[in-house]
Amino acid sequence: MSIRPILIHPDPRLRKHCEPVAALSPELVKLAEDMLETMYDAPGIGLAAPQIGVMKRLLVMDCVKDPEAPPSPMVLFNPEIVWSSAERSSYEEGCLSIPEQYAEVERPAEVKVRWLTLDGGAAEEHFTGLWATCVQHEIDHLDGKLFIDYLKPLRRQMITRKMEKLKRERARA
Ligand code: K2U
Ligand code: ZN
Repeated sequence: MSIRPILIHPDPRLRKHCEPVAALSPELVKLAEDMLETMYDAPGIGLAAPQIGVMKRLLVMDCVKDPEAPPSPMVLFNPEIVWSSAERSSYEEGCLSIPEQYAEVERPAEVKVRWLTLDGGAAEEHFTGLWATCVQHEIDHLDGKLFIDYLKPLRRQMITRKMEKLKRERARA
């Protein structure tokens, strides 16, 4: 298992439409394990493959917030939203590829998602609450969409300029 570097916005790889996974392989299982380790280390409650530079439709998440509760890692290959509620909810979102920036984003409050599981089976789950927000945030990543795309242009530009500055400083360090 290894912790992989997380790409920081702006980066063209974060804007790509990712390819579906054709068939599971030991490499993809290792990738999922590395993504979970990278997510927990960040720490985060979700991570999409393009955030570590892999342009595949794969995401991991664990939205259990109670540190006392056992972790509940989820690995979703080729996730698809098959239903979303008319009801919407707002959440102060962040992103591991846009560090230290948070903004209110409104999304459908509940979604039904279908995906290919680690053992090659098909799964479908009805997500609500933070899990629903997170899985939509991660699926957006697979389509090259970031949470700042839901903000007004001026706010998005300000955040992008801050990230460009952060990347210049990290390059000098
Ligand atoms: O995709 C990512 O960058 C990880 C995201 C996942 C996420 C964003 C917004 C709302 C829910 C999930 C986060 O950076 S993980 C850190 C985090 C944790 C709790 C709430 C917001 C952000
Ligand atoms: Zn993100």
